[in-house]
Order: sequence, then structure tokens, then C-alpha cells
Amino acid sequence: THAPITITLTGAGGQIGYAALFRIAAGDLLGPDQPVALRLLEIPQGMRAAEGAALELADCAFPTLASVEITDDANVAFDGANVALLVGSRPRSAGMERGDLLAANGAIFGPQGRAINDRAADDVRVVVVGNPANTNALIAQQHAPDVPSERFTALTRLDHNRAVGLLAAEAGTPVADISGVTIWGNHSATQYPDLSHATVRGRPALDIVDASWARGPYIERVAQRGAEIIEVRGGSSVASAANAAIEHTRDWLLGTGERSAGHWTSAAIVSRGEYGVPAGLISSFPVTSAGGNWSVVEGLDIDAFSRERIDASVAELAAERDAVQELGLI
Ligand code: NAX
Repeated sequence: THAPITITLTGAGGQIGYAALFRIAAGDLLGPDQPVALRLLEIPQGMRAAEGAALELADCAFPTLASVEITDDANVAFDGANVALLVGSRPRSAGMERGDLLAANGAIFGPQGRAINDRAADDVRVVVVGNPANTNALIAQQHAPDVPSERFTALTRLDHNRAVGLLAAEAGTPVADISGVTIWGNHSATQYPDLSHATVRGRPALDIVDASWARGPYIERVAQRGAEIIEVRGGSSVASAANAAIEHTRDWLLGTGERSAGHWTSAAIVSRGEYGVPAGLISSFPVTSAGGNWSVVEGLDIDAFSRERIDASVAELAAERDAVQELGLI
């Protein structure tokens, strides 16, 4: 049997935490043969909820769950962490100014990045879910100078999965028939779900669905899917977000595997300048993973429409980076 892998989850007393914990503990992340040691980080107000979740975890008696530790101290939570899922954050509330939003998150992700830098295992891999996810990941990364920058990522897998699901529905085909969908840019309303390289059973998606749909209502629907869920369900995306975080992490650690050309996923990773995205920004790209490392799928043709959409979302990321720089948060 393997030694346990240490997984630190922040915001463990919240909704996504509650949805993710049981699947991680059950072995959905790394398989039935890999024990997991869970570290749950909360703020004092969230500790009781995390403790309650831990009681229920005990009551599941998962053979893959080696231990559960709950703390409100980041230095304890990230000690020896192999995987850090940063879910707890201060998302934007109605009427909140951008500066206040970024300052509140700087106060969370700066210290967490520092604690990861000082305490985590050498192989630590960080996935930021809490919004604004890309910029929170950038803040954490900038506070962890001793950790290779590519270990910091932000979640756009939920957007990717939404984009695949909505394309499959429009094409009247199972999701397994879909390849080559990309989310570019920021996990925000400016994100660009791109079907220009997508295929349905190997045929170009844009030969099957209406191109004006793909470049209009579709983009809007994917970007606004979170609002649609709130409207219909009466609450935000929780199980699908937890699922996406698990899929992102599993693909990163275990690889996206042998897949046919054009089959990739999306993740926000540190740009090395690919596709004109300024180096250092944490932006969503088409990616595959092997050996525990993401790589950007290169060489895709970017037409004028895509160029404009990618540039607009990347400009938003650059503006967020400039704002956190001006606030002295990085
Ligand atoms: P909840 O409010 O239910 O849970 C958040 C939890 O984080 C709370 O228990 C809170 O006490 C805790 N927390 C706050 N600050 C903390 C800190 N400094 N350290 C540790 N824990 C802390 O929100 P939930 O529905 O679980 O959503 C969590 C985050 O995911 C939000 O920021 C949300 O905007 C974001 N999302 C990101 C998505 C993505 O695709 N990247 C999609 C889903 C979701 O909207």
C-alpha cells in the first residue's frame, strides 16, 4: 500500500468543501489504492461546520481516508501538503468595489501563499477555486517564491465542462463525442469558450451547430451558467464545482492520458507567453497533462474573432494584476 498523500482543503466548512470532501475521501481523486490525509482549513466562524463534516466523514468509514485534521492556522494546514485546494475566499458581493474585493482576497491568498511556500511538500500542487480565482492564484503564487510558479493554477474546468455539456446538447450527441473545446482567459464573464477547434464525432463542431450560435448565445450561456444555476436551483453551483476541482486535480496528477489529437481540457495556468498571453498571468488555455505537469496545446490557428475575445479576457486579467500590484498585494 502507498503512503497517504496530504490534501489541504480551505473553506472546508462551506458548500463546495462539503461536496468535495466526501468524494476525495472516497478515492475519487487518486483512486481506490491511494490513501488520503485531509487537512481542513477554515476561519474561526467556519470551524464548527468543518468539524461537523469531519464527523460525517468518520461515519462513512472510507478505507481510503487515512486521517482528518481541522485547523484555522494556515501554517498547520499546509504543513507537508502535496495538494492544496484553495476554495475559501471573499467573492464579490453586490455593490462591492474592485479594490475592496482584491484587498480582502489579498489578505487571504497572500498569507496562504506564504504558508504554502514555507510549509508545503516539495511536490505541492495548488488549485485555486475561490473567486476571483485567477487573480487569487496569482497573489498566492507571488507569495511563494520558492515554489515553481507552474504549481499554481486556477479552476476553469467547470467552465470547460459546461461548454462541453452545452455543445453536446445543441448537437444532440453524448458528451463523449465532443473534443477540442477550449476556455480561454479569466474565470469571469469575459471568459471565451471557443468552438473553433471543437469536433463532434471527429467532424468540425462548426459544421454541425450554427456558427452564429457558437459565437453569440453559446458564449453568453456558458459565461452566465453560474447565474442560470442560481436562478433555477436557488443556490450557486456546488456539486459541479466540486466535481470540476476533482477532475482538474486528478488530470494534473495522473495525466490526461493517451488521447486522440484534439482532445484536451482547459485550466488556468501560468502563461509563458503562449498565444500572446503576457508571461506570468494565470490564464485559461487548452491543456494536456503528463508526468504531473500541464502543457499548453500549441499551434492552434486563432482567427480574428477568437483573437479579439482572448485579448479582451486577458486584458481583464492584466488589469486585475495591475490593481493588486498598485494595492501592494503582490
Ligand atoms: P461558501 O461560502 O459556502 O464557503 C466558503 C467557505 O470558505 C466558508 O466556510 C468560509 O468560512 C471559508 N473561508 C473564508 N475565508 C477563508 C480563509 N481565509 N481560510 C479558510 N476558509 C475560509 O462558498 P462556496 O459555495 O463553497 O464557494 C467557495 C468559492 O468558490 C467562492 O469564492 C465561489 O465564488 C467560488 N466558485 C468558483 C468556481 C470556479 O469555477 N472557479 C465555481 C463555483 C464557485 O462559484
